[in-house]
Amino acid sequence: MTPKIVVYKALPQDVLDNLRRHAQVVELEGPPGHDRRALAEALGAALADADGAIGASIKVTPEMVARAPRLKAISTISVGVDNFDLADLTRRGIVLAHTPDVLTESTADTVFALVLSTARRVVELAEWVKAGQWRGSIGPEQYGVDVNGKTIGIVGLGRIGGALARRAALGFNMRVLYTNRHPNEGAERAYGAKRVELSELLSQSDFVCLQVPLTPQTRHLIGAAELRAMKRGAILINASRGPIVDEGALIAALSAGTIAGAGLDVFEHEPVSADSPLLAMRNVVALPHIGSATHETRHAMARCAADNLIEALAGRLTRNVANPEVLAR
Ligand code: 8YV
Repeated sequence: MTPKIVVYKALPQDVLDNLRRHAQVVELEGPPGHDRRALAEALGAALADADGAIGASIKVTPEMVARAPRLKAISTISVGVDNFDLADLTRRGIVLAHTPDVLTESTADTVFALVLSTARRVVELAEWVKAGQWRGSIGPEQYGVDVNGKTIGIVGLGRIGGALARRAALGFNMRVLYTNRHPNEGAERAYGAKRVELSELLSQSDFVCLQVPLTPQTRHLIGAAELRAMKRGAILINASRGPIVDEGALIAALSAGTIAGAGLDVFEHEPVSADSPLLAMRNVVALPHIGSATHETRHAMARCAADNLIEALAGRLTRNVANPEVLAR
């Protein structure tokens, strides 16, 4: 029987056409800027008789899944799987597929863009020029700090952390420190990366880049004490997930001059509120979660996720599975 799948994010036409060759497709996506709560409700209802689902950016709760007796696979168009209760899906034998690898390089580019733009005050000074403030030679008030030759501390040296280490070491002659559950011997060999304790990384790095997934263990990994452990001239870069940082503590640290600046692609609540104190700080570069957002990468992610779903529903998916325990059954 042809499986029924729910699509809860707009997909490129070729990807949608491919899905339609393998399944009966129900599309839920509204126009951009849609109401996420309404979409989540529509998804919950549509899952009731679905075999599979593909999309992103909506929390899929155990309650929604409990009302979906036929559900065999969900394919998220993201590498992060924090919108799901992995243990619950595993218990129910539902495969969760995701899209690692295809977004590694564009996301590492975003992280490095934040490193450069915070260090050299690119956004602040570009706005200054546009505001007609450039009236003579620039002076120390407009100077930034060097990136070349500095120390970068990468918290979580997985795929994206590794691509970041490559940019830092080979492109910018930086010393690379990292924390990770396991040693990353490839990065140690290729980029001279050194595995240290978080406290050492924080106290030695000029740029602290957070590259860990969001789990109960990493929520608020960076709070007031960790920010205090950083150098006064250091810059915090977060393009992973907002809740890795205690945002209240970050606001306090930036206000007090405990650290020099922050480059943020993610926030505890997204979209970040227009009246967040972070947005009024000249030493904060804030981006709207653009980590993987290039035409090429978003297309590759959609294609990868669709292929994952088709394979999972056919019982053939062996890679890109976030809960591989399900396959062992
Ligand atoms: C996307 C991401 O913003 O892959 C991830 O985990 O955070 C991003 O690539 C998001 O999932 C929307 O597709």
